[in-house]
Amino acid sequence: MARGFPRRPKEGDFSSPLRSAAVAARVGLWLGVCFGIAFLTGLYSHFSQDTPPWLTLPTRPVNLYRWTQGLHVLAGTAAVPLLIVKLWTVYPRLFARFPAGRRDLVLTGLERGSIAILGGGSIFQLMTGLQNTAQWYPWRFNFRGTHYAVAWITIGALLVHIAVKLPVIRAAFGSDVEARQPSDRAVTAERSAGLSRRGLLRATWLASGVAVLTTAGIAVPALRRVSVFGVRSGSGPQDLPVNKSARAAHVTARALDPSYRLELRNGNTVRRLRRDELLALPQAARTLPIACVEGWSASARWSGVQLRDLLAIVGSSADVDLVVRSLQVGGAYSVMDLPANFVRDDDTLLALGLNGEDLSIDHGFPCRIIAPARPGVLQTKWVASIEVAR
Ligand SMILES: Nc1nc2c(c(=O)[nH]1)N[C@H]1C(S)=C(S)[C@@H](COP(=O)(O)O)O[C@H]1N2
Ligand SMILES: [Mo]
Repeated sequence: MARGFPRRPKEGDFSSPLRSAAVAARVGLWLGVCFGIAFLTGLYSHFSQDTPPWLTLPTRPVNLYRWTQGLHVLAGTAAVPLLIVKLWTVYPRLFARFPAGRRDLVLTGLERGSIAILGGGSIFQLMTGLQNTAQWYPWRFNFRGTHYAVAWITIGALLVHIAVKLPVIRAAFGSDVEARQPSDRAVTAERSAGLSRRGLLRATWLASGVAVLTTAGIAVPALRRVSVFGVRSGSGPQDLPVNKSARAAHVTARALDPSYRLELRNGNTVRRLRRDELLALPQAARTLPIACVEGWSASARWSGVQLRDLLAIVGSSADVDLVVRSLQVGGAYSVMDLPANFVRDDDTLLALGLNGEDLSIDHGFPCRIIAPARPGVLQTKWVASIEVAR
């Protein structure tokens, strides 16, 4: 009846001795390291953007977010070749027979279920993460919320997987890479004709290293020239890249309007200041990075007014949470919460100048927020109002 259809493969059909516990465990270890780094730096990034009231995040070192987010993107990038090799190594197991006994069947079902979640979650995280670094959003769901939720699911499945496989992992690391393990059931050939397991591992590390080097220019200026996959080139007005231009944010007319006033609000006390009045206040200059969640970052020299001087005008101390609104209407970045420890910080400025010039419109003219150790998404451009949170 089934003539003409290819038969379903069996595990034993895949006979490459490169597919082995020895290779799977070694690639898996580095994959686990990358996932661990991405998970921890991801948590930090998520809580930076959505800080619960009980959490106070550090304002130093000023490059903190720059480094954690650079690491996040690089760990994910390094993981791509590792995941491909890992999946190639183990996928014949998909065709393994289910055992006969009921207990074994349940255990095998659970094991394969956790692997399905782990595999699906890993592919989803790396794909959406990479697409995000390329600013390509071909989906309808909220990126950050989904990437965060799937991260927990994937890490959970990873821990289950490591626990289940611990005996195999131990045995694999306990002996030579080329040695045959009892778990290498499918292997029929003693050695493969061409590539050795060591050779495969070397090629995998190399692929991973090349992926990192060709992306690292987003965060490490010295590598910008070899960074063919780094999406941000480092160009832009005033030697700083632009993520969203004034035109794209539809703020050009309002930002250039001569009747522009910055609104300061503390309860019922409201003051409105022109840009030249802001320039007449004491000015401070700081070197601080823009560190985009997409991974690219760049340092710049900012000048402007410290928030405490602005708050004094409306009779407030600097020991308050602020709500900052942009001239931009709608969009995720038009309103930003600034916790008190960032408000108090000497380095947090309402910037009016950049790299020795007036702030250009694409960098946030008439004024923008720049604070240390914060994600780029919170460095609000085209500020309309600053209000003491109640
Ligand atoms: N109002 C507003 N502010 C914004 C954005 C935006 O889209 N709208 N983009 C943010 C993002 S994602 C980054 S990385 C920085 C980039 O600042 P730059 O264009 O001056 O380099 O601005 C932030 N401020
Ligand atoms: Mo960003």
